[in-house]
Amino acid sequence: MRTQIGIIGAGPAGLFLSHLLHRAGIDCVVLEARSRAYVEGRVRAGVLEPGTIETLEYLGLDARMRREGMVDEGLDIRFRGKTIHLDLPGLTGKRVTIYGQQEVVKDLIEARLKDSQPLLFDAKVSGISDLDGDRPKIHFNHDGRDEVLECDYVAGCDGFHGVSRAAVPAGRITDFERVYDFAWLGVLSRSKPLADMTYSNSDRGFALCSRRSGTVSRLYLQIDANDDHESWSEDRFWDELHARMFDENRDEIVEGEIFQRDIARLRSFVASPMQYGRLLLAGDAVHITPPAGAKGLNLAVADVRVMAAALVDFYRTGNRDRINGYSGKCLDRVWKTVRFSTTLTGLLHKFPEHSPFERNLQLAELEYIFGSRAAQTTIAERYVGTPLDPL
Ligand code: RFL
Ligand code: PHB
Repeated sequence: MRTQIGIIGAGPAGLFLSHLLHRAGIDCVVLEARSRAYVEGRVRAGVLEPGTIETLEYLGLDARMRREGMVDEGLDIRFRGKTIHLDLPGLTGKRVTIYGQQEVVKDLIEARLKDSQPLLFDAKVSGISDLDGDRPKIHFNHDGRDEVLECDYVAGCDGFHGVSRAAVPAGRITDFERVYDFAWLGVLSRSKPLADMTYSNSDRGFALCSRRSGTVSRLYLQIDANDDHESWSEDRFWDELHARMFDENRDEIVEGEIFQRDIARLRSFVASPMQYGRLLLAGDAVHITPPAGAKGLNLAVADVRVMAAALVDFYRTGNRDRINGYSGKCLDRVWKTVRFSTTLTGLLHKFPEHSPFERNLQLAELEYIFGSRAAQTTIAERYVGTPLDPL
């Protein structure tokens, strides 16, 4: 098999990239280790920045998102029973949209298959060879057969546990990492959500009330890194959520049937540079932001927009300057975004290692934000995201 760009992974990074390239007349093949049902059922992100919305619009894939997505104008942060209300349009002129990542993924998969463009599920990549040459090869297994895909460039969009980053020779990429001693337990519940996206910093730990529709809530609790689902009965979950959201009378947060749950360990991670030879890395394959801030998917889209523009330039002009500058261009946004998500994580969570001194600093910072429009603006403008280069 041969193509121009071999894309590993059909998450948001790989799928958006495939559509951007197809629109520019560049051939690509997407290889995805899991089944279509698995990929479409994976519940994750929910907040889309204007740059991500604009990308869907440019690709002509925004119709369902416009119908079913919810425009969000506010972000609340609770602490000590007070609420900091960030009025996003008032502070930034922008809004975000709530539309589940798995819905975006479904829309992108459907459109690619409708265009009869290659997207192989159950196609697990085992390795990449000849990254230093001009014909790199992707080795994968599909339908029980070992196959090789030869291409001009490989786009490593295979998430944090993928094989692309690992294909780079030792010493050529540096990892910067911070792993937290806690995780998020996320659930979907059939219950009326709070009107606003609400983060809470309480003495008991962090909680977040988000939503997926008028009748489905997306709720998160900070839990211990070693906790498993067994440690969190439904009763314990609801008790803790009411307490952490300062809903002592249990009359604000509506409880409902929990029909999905997942646990994600928190991590801040950047691998730099984001390229080696003929391999370009994007999305979670090369950086992870902790989920406070809701940035991971949006950052993956920002990466592949830069990557697609660089590849288009190369195929039009034969000049590789923009491809060679890919990592440098992306890393500026990546580090700023990781810094924002890391700061928000530090502001909102309960750190087991914190002394009362550090807890008081955290509360002092929240009091400052409560009373300062300037401080609210710096959070709001990073939450809605900064503009991307025009498409
Ligand atoms: P993905 O989505 O992990 O996709 C990678 C794909 O690669 C496949 N793969 C392979 N395929 C072939 N061969 C192999 N050897 C392979 N190894 C792996 C995998 O099966 C998979 O399909 O990475 P991508 O595309 O970079 O997208 C990144 C986002 O998924 C991620 O950053 C976000 O979900 C993060 N995130 C959020 N981001 C936001 O922008 N807004 C949010 O509100 C938000 N909330 C969240 C989040 C992540 C969370 N978790 C679960 C960590 C909330 C949570 C709880
Ligand atoms: C979500 O709706 O899933 C969500 C919202 C805000 C975050 C993370 C996740 O920071």
